[in-house]
Amino acid sequence: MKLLGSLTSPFVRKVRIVLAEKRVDHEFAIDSPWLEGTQVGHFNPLGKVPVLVLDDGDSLFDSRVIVEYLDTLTPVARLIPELARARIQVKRWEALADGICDAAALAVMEKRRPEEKQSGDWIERQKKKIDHGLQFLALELGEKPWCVADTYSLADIAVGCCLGYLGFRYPEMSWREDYPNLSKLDEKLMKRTAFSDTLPRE
Ligand SMILES: N[C@@H](CCC(=O)N[C@@H](CS)C(=O)NCC(=O)O)C(=O)O
Repeated sequence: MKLLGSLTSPFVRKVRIVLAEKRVDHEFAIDSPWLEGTQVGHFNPLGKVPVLVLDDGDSLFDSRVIVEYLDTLTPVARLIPELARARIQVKRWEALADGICDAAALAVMEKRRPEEKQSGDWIERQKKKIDHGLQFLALELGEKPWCVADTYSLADIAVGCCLGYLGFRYPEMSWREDYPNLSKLDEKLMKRTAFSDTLPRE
């Protein structure tokens, strides 16, 4: 199988970390939908990364569908619990972390438009989602060692990718000081090779 994606996307990083944790053999093709000559549109009509192209040519998107598929491939390192309650909790953490990334990416894109076309209101709206989302993450995590059921799971991976993306795109943000429990989780995750090998970069 082949993963198409950029080195900056938090959604691509989430899939790369799952591939590494589950030790799934794959090829990683660097591609960005923003670049001329991109192949992404051939495999995903939405023109977004990540896309996972399977050996039979079928393609999977988006990141939540891909990671769910990958987790079923092998029992090695189960990342999504089987029991309904814990499973849906993990998916909720993922939805929240991904939602913060969506807002963060939208604000980045808006700031890249010519200054006279940018909407300050739109950027502020996205920043509120980031702030409220972080507040919620920190409250839900509390003093727990991991997000769900005291076990490392996809929830931690999604949150780690979200924090990594904020650190990359918004280095001025003070979430580390404001939420020491998120900072501690981030530091713990960064000790894993799957995380340190996939830090976002241009
Ligand atoms: N919900 C999607 C989001 C994917 C996404 O927004 N990817 C961005 C890169 S971070 C992208 O490809 N954007 C291109 C575009 O919007 O045209 C997922 O989880 O895969």
